[in-house]
Amino acid sequence: MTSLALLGSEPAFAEPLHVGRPNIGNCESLKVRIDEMLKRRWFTNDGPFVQEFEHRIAEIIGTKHCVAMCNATISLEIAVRALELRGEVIVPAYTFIATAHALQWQEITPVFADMDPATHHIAPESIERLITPRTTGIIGVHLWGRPCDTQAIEAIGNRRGLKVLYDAAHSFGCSHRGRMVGNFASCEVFSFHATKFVNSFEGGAVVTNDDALAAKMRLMRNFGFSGYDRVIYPGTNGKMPEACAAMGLTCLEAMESIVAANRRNYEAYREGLADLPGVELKSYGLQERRNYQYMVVEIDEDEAALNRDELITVLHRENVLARKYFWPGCHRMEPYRSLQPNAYLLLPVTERIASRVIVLPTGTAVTAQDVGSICEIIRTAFALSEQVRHRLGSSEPGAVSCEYSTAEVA
Ligand code: T4K
Repeated sequence: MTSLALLGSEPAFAEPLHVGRPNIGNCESLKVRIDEMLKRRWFTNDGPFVQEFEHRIAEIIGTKHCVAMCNATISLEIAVRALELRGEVIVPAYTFIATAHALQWQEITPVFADMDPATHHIAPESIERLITPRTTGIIGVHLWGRPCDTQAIEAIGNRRGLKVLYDAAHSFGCSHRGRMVGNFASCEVFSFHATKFVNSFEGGAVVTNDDALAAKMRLMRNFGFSGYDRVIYPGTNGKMPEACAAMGLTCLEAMESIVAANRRNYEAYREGLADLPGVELKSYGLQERRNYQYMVVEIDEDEAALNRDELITVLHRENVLARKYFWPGCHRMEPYRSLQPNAYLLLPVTERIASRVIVLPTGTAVTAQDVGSICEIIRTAFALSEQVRHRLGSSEPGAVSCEYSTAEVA
């Protein structure tokens, strides 16, 4: 590769290459299930596919209960409510906005903790500093499919009388200290959104080993109905439709091959980005089970030839729609930005890392050859960094003219 689309060449990819292209599994199996569902005329309300999906999830991770829902955001809201959290709950600032919104939506204040720069996870020492008499809980997030420091978080929870749950939206199929994610704290929440390695179009689930909590959440996801004409609890509509469970079951059958494709791409990125100054592909390690669904790269602007935003612009021009998850951090998004304007002062690591991260495409729609081309684009961009900067209208390292620059949130 000798030039770049930004500098006038044809884009490397004729069609956009997305980060979250859905994995599908066996289309024929899905069609058979959808036919079955249509013949049965049972589309939602705890149907047979939903029950089978719940059974399979619980079996794979070894929990007593899996309560499937329409998405992970509603699952988080229901879990938070079932645990009777209120007042303030500590969450990482560096996560998808749904973690914070699930609290704010029910008038609980998310209090933002800083991160550990090595893992991108909530930093336990940051949690300690934020506890007040109004604090009732902690939500840890197993970001990128790598579990957070459950031992330290749960020790704080036990010591300070706080309930702990995990947003495990990224971590289905992963293990931690030899146990599958899903078995930690009071409960854990998975996402089966279209962009997740196992998807049910839209979907989520709360898993737990607590019988009473599971029973309460089953009521809550179905308006509080305990039988025909009998409502015994306040509830909402959090049900997973049968078509979604059909897709979830189909994807589960393909789970191992999806993980293998993700792992192959991860190895290809490792090879393709090796030894590039200022570029770190976050490692997954080999000791535990991982789903390898997020290819997370940190660009150190002091060492790399281009900064994160410059590189994103180059990639987008090549039709590689890399993402800046989870920039700029929840605390910099509304309503938190207005409600907690000084939150950033306690979040120096989040502020620094959020402006460095790029998430690159993977999944079954991305081949190892695609990954090779993406790495080649990055290498070429670094080699031609002066021309790239000139084209972007910035000669100073750190200056950017890309679509979403950090200036927007300053
Ligand atoms: N907690 C955490 C830590 C999470 O990351 C999430 C969700 C949640 C909680 C809440 O889970 P859910 O309530 O969604 O179950 C996407 C997903 O919508 C979201 O589920 C996910 N995390 C987040 C990390 O990514 P966006 O706003 O980036 O989505 P969007 O529409 O830009 O799609 C992402 C990429 O995927 C695009 O490049 C296009 C591609 N795509 C997407 C869809 C939906 C496809 O190719 N096909 C598709 O059908 O949030």
